[in-house]
Amino acid sequence: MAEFGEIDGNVLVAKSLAQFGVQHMFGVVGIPVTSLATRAVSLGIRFIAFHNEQSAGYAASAYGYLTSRPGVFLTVSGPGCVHGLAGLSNAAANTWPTVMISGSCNQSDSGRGDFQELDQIEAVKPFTKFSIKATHISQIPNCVAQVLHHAVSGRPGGCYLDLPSDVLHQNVSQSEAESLLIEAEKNRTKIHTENVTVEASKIEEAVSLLRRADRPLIVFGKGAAYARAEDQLKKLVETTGIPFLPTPMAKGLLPDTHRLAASAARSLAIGKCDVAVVIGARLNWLLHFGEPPKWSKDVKFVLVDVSEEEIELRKPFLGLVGDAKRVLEILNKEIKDDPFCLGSNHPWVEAICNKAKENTLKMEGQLGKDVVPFNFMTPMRIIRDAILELGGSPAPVVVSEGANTMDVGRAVLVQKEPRTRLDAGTWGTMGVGLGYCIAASVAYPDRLVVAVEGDSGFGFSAMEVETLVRYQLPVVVIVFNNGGVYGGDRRRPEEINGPHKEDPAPTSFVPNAGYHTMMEAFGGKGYLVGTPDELKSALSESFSARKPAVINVVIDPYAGAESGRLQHKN
Ligand SMILES: Cc1ncc(C[n+]2csc(CCOP(=O)(O)OP(=O)(O)O)c2C)c(N)n1
Ligand SMILES: *[C@@H]1O[C@H](CO)[C@@H](O)[C@H](O)[C@H]1NC(C)=O
Ligand SMILES: *[C@@H]1O[C@H](CO)[C@@H](O)[C@H](O)[C@H]1NC(C)=O
Ligand SMILES: *[C@@H]1O[C@H](CO)[C@@H](O)[C@H](O)[C@H]1NC(C)=O
Ligand SMILES: *[C@@H]1O[C@H](CO)[C@@H](O)[C@H](O)[C@H]1NC(C)=O
Ligand SMILES: [Mg+2]
Repeated sequence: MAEFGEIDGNVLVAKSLAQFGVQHMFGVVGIPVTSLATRAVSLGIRFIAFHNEQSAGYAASAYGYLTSRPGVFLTVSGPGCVHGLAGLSNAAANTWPTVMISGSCNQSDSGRGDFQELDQIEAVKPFTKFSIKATHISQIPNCVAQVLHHAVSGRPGGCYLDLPSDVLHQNVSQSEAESLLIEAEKNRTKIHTENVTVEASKIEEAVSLLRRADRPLIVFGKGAAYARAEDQLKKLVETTGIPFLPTPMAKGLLPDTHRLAASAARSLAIGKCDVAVVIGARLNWLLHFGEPPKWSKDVKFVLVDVSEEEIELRKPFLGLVGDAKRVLEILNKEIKDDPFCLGSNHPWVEAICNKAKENTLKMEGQLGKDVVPFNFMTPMRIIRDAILELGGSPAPVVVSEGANTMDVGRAVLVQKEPRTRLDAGTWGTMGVGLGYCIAASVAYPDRLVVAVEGDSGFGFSAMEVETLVRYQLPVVVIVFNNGGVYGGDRRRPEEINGPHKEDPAPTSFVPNAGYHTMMEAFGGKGYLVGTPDELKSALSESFSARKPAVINVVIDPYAGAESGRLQHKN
């Protein structure tokens, strides 16, 4: 506590965060940041306290994605910061605006083995686009302004602010604090005036490529979702009649049920298209690097990306650097001057639509049967229908992780609204589930959150079910319990005869684990289900209650495939 008329570093950090628009903060408190969290709360920032910094970091990154504002999380020094690296690195992989703020040891004691000492600026380096340490209290407002700015500028990503404990305990007068805040605000206004202009000739060339293409395709990713480009995308797709393909988290930007959705004919669409406009998506492993054999070797890529480096890396036929929404606006304007549209009887559109219909019918055939003990398809169809029956807007946010569970869910669950799917993402990260659920319900308080999780995926962050109960968040977590990573113990008897034959397989967990009772332990609602009727009733009850629930769905341990759809990589 400072003298009358003085404030300490903790208060000044809290004031800076509040002044620069931070409304929510995730984290785990302890020395030296506990007071920072309580001060932030008194200034109106909602603090969501977690059990583990990994989950807090994942939450902050998803919050950044869902709101297009920096997601902020707070950790203690040393081990707290190290756990937080999970959040920062996942934010970097997904290019989501995220700020980790960590306390660090007293600067005078650094190098002498101080409590929880670590060179945190060095530790965060590989995972951040910007990091800064406040070495004196007077630097705090500007450091906060800078770190928040860098998280969202250019290509968004993870940033870091280091706050030594001695700085948090220094004092300044109220009046000096006010002038520091004003100066930092001026600095912030200065750095916010960047703008993007796309050369007119490139826009003309992009439109001309699309116009002359025989088999054009529009691909978009979560960068387009982050840029809130849905209206412009809809206009582009509907004025030109070109089929589209979203990456997994971009599902819902245009409804999965749209006539021109090519998701169910993905192999044909990417294998045969001759011009692909790729918007806010990277040509990384998820899009097979844009290379044969998945893509045709002659395909011409038009890449729209906010990052010039990304375009330099991929060397597309044509690159348009800029915010997805802005670039699409310009493209649409150019098309409007001389419109063109592939009719529904255009051979390419017809081929895609027919293939999609055929594949959808095939899948519906598998989904239609009630298989008990449950395979993946039967419960997923029941979940899909329960979500669709909720009807209307706002649609729930679907969170998903796991291998088989996530892959089947991606194909079966229907997304109709933008930014309503969060999954293991670019890095295929297990453990994001509960953090993402919490972020989604904090960012979108009017939406129900439904998590569809493999039992292994769930286990990485399962303790945060207590956090759901503590904040009474409307989150229903559905665990596909097949007794392990990809499935249960599926070894043949001869494989079990060897060293350590008493041990379970590396992929297996305790069969029939009572995950629902974890939720009950904290006063939330738990359900154990094994039949379609039991599942339907648990879903209907928990969806209408809008209270924390875990539905433990018993799945046949033999139903899944190793590594889900990534089998070839194992
Ligand atoms: C952080 C992290 N650790 C490990 C993995 C490897 N991995 C991929 S999927 C998976 C879990 C799959 O099991 P489950 O979630 O139960 O899904 P299922 O296939 O059984 O439905 C694991 C551990 C990973 N992707 N990320
Ligand atoms: C800040 O003020 C408090 C209360 O007056 C005092 O105890 C503390 O030592 C001061 N800190 C520094 C670094 O001067
Ligand atoms: C920081 O360390 C120095 C040297 O050990 C000590 O004098 C000072 O009181 C410490 N400050 C805080 C806030 O712990
Ligand atoms: C403004 O930002 C620059 C760059 O970080 C910094 O050097 C300068 O001290 C800042 N000004 C104020 C008043 O904080
Ligand atoms: C950015 O550029 C566009 C197009 O030239 C213009 O309409 C817009 O006002 C500019 N924004 C800023 C902040 O300069
Ligand atoms: Mg499993």
